[in-house]
Amino acid sequence: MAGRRGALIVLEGVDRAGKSTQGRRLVEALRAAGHRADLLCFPERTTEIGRLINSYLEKEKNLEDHAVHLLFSANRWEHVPLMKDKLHQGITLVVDRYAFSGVAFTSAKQNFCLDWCKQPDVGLPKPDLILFLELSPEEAAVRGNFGSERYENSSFQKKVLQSFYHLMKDKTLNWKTIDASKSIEDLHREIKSVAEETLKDIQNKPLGELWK
Ligand code: DGP
Ligand code: NA
Ligand code: NA
Repeated sequence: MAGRRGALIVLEGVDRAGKSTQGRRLVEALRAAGHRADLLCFPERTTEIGRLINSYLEKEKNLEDHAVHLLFSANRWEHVPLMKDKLHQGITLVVDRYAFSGVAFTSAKQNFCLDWCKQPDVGLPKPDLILFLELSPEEAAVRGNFGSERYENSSFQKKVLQSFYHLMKDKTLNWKTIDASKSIEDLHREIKSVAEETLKDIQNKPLGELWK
């Protein structure tokens, strides 16, 4: 019997929705249930491209907006061979941010259309599930002040949220919106159950290509 592939599960949402915590918790829970699972975070800041992105986010370096968009995309593409290897070995990947953050953050800037922003990521491994952790700007504000990284301000984050809503209209993708205002524990339980459904659903389904 051919081995079953892993699922590609993406976590998206505005800053402070709890993606990183939930990503770690989901991987732990899947492993505890006997699945093989790994966490991957984008931007992945340890590669050469990732270090460049990190210095941009920390405002040590200024980069032209189109150029930085392509760098974020390149940072995802440089991990595709590893992602495909793992998925085909049966390892489920939980990914903290993906091409949707790429499009949402750049298209929130002046003079960028959604379509241009999507192009560099066309053909990436297509997620089997995209969990959108939904949190209003007001609820996000209650969780404390923004940090000092680039993009960490409320007017920009509101634009990012609008871009996410546009992307979520795409019915060729398996978006699932989750109310991120609930407790860490309740959120975790809901995410785990949706993820386990997805693991069952993808049996025999080939990995797709994003936006193709
Ligand atoms: P994080 O490490 O998840 O906090 O992400 C760092 C910041 O980078 C966060 O403000 C979101 C933003 N970001 C993530 N992915 C992309 C992308 O592909 N393009 C752009 N422009 N920004 C991104
Ligand atoms: Na951040
Ligand atoms: Na994160």
